Amino acid sequence: MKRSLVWVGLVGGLWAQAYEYANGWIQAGAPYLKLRVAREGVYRVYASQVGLSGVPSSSLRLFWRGQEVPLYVQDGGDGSFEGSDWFEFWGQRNDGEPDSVVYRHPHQLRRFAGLHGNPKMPLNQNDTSAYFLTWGGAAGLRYLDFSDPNVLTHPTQDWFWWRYEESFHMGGYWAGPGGLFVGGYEMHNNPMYIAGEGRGAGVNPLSRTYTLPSPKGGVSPGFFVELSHAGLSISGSFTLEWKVNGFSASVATITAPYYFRPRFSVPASYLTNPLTVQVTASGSGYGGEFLHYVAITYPREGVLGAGDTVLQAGVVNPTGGPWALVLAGVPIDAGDSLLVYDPRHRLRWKAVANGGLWYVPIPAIQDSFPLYVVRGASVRGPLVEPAVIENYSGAAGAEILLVTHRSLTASAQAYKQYRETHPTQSPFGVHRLHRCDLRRVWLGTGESSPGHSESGSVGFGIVLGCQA
Ligand SMILES: [Ca+2]
Repeated sequence: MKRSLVWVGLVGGLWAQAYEYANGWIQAGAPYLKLRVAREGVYRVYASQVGLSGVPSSSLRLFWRGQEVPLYVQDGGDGSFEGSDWFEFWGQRNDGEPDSVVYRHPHQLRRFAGLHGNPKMPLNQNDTSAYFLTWGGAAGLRYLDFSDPNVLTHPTQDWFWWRYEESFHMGGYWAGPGGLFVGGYEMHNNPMYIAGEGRGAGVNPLSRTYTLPSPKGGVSPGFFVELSHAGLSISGSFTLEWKVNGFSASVATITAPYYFRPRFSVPASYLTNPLTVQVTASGSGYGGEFLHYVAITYPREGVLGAGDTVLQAGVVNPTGGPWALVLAGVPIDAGDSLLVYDPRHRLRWKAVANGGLWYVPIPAIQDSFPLYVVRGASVRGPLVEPAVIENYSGAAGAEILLVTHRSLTASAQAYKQYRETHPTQSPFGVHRLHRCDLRRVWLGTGESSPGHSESGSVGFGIVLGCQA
């Protein structure tokens, strides 16, 4: 029973992400460089590449979406970063998860997880992530080396948890129930983001068949299927049934238009190739023909293909004893290496080649391990650019957000400077500001805002202390 609980937790939290939207991570006056990443993988950065020579290695820090990302640093052992010294990090392409804050539940009027139709792709279509490198201040997070000299004598496991995904984020854009479906992007000016709005494709009937990299049978009582889809019809009642290889996972009667992002647990006996995921409807026709993505999380045999140069593998150590994940199918004789990054425990190590197989030692920790497994030859270098970071709040967390047109940037900066040099001044006594919540953002000049006594003429809109 304990094992079962552990792997359920693993699958649920393996790819979970957390972000910080405040700007408390920005240090005033610190240097920053921007590292751009458009594909998932391990990235290596040399000191000479970023123009660093003689800075304390321990002070290198990397941030992504407001949170620090651990580095693996090789500085020659002298504590100083220069020349051919390097660091590595796990880089992630941009996706739409941060956009989920703009979606609000239609009844609860608050942010609600799972409303973004396609979190695989940002609303602005930019798949490039920005990582910010800084140095010269406090010590940063680090990956530590891990090794196990007895790896070849431990018990072995020849499978791992893996997620197969098909995302339809190149197909088109759906602006929500009663909204528009366009080929490129949202073309109207509605700032409301509605449940299910986002990128996807028309798939009618809604049925997809996949040939998965070989599933491993008999090791888990089940596997998981998640799909995001919507009904484009603007009326009609439908009884929908979700099926995975004929297994009826759920049935619901719903009035169109609708949006679903269910996650099903499916008995292991249905994990066979090919695997068909479908939604069928009885009654008055079928309106569920729009699909954002399908994700299948399942136990995969430890056999990699030529294309598996970068992958995320989940393993569980149920006992806390040492063991080895055994991988086949990866060429060894080319002098390549197999790097393993464990972000949860901040460990980095290399697999050991033996008898045509790779042995990945699993640390003797009773826990789940979301692992990044990367062929050494596929380690890349990010694009390095100067970074311009301005912390408009000057504090840990923005209490004032200035929303302004570019032509008013100088005015906004002047106001920012005023606030920072007059921290105890009440804004209500001095300025004519609009106080609002996020449902009533009002921008403009010389107009009145119903219900707000502070209404008056200002040069730029200010959203103050929003509590939405
Ligand atoms: Ca050095």
